[in-house]
Amino acid sequence: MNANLYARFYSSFAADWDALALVDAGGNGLTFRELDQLSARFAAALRARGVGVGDRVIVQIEKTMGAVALYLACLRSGAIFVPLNTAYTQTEVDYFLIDAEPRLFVAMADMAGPKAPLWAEALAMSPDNEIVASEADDIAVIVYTSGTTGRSKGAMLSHGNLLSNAETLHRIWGFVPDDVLIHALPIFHVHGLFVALHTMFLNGSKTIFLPKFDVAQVIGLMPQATLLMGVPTFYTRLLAEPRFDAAAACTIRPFISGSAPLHAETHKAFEARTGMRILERYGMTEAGMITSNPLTGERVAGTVGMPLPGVELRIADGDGKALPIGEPGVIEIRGPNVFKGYWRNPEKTAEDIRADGWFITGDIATEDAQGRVTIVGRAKDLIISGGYNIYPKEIEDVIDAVPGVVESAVVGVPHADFGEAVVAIVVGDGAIQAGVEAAIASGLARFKHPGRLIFVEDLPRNAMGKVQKAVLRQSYDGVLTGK
Ligand code: MCA
Ligand code: AMP
Repeated sequence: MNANLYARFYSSFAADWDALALVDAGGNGLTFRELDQLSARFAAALRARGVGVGDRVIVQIEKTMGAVALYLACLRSGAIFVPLNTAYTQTEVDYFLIDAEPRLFVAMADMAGPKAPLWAEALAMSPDNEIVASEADDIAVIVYTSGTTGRSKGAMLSHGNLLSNAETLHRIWGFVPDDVLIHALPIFHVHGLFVALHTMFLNGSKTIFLPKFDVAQVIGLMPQATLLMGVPTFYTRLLAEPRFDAAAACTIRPFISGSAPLHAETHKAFEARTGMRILERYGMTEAGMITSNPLTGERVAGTVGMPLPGVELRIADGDGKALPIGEPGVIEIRGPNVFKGYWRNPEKTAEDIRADGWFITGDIATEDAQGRVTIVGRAKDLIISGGYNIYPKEIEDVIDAVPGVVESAVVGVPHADFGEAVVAIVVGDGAIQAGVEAAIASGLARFKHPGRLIFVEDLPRNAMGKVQKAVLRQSYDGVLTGK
């Protein structure tokens, strides 16, 4: 049997080729037949450009139906798809171009619309309908995830990793044939690309495919839909709209949240407003989805639910020894969803995946007697802003390189809309502010820019000389919320 993920999608699409696959807000779009044929044309265009099995294709493109077809084209032709955040600056992109050594880099202008170079080329091709024979362990995608060292690492996910996770989610979230998903997430990350699209492709039903999250538009489309997947910011923004109420929400059978902690208050406010409980799940680029609250059964605010079927999870000490129930420790997991390692980085792979297959997530949690997991912290120095991961070290490196800066510390502080946001504390006098701002503007994507730059004479340190980020987080806790 062909373990190529696209072969599995193809068999779902074949249940009804004329059903709508992706539609825009006006209801216009592509049937599964049209999506398949567009992907086959992109596959022909890739082949014409010399892209073969195992070649990397880096894409930094807007969210369009063509972009989805290009992704499927990579899958079916055995090429490795490497998505990049559209907000990345040239400096950031340069790193990925060197690291991934792609055969092809598809930039925004190549895929801006059907007349753009690559898209037009694909439309002029006859479809290449082959689905390359793949093994389950063959790499399908590399998704870059920032590192605590300040350098991004490419997580290699196989066809088998992606399929097992999609099938599990499809089953446990109880998809039904006519489910309609509102898709308002970006498609350069696991959440929008895999969790949302893969489950819908297995389901063979309609996705309302929106360029971005626009709260008014999403409320307007809700009566036509049965599913919404989002980051917590989606839900706080929905709750800020008085016209979002039980009647507006009533067709949706689960509202799903993930990528960042959903505050228990948001969970409760949502239930008070709509009578429904958000279904929170937890995942990671390296492993797709890991735990989920149940579809039927109690969804508990502030917890991320139980390990998915087939995923082993333990709360461990630093040596990988399981801790007693209720004691906080690092989440380690093992299962068919765990990635194949970091691209060209065996040292980091060996550091994070134990020899017996347990992957050390770096998230700190407790587990109760029922197996319900509650995330209580992170062992990694990470900020999650509106569902995007931001590594302080990367920002500190950019700031520290500015002449006149002695050192800096970047921390996450509460933010009403994004949950957490960035504040940079810089040792140096205010005269260097313009230089720091310029370095940030040219070196870092907008979503990583500090909401506030604070200049100080020195940083708080502990007896070992280590900067005390917890102290900084506390000192500047209210700077972005005005509290
Ligand atoms: C936009 N901006 C942000 C963010 N998004 N700043 C900090 N954090 C953000 N997340 C900035 C822009 O640069 C801009 O700045 C201003 O905010 C408004 O931008 P706009 O594009 O209008 O914002 P938006 O469209 O309202 O976007 C907010 C959003 C979006 C809807 C929360 O960020 C989003 O869709 N996030 C989802 C991310 C996601 O899919 N994560 C999943 C990763 P200025 O005005 O100054 O120019 S996968 C994952 O984490 C794992 C596997 C998992 O479990 O799912
Ligand atoms: P990424 O590197 O984008 O894959 O982000 C993965 C990280 O997001 C995880 O390691 C967690 O720290 C965080 N995360 C994802 N889902 C949740 C959730 N439901 N609650 C808390 N943190 C989450």
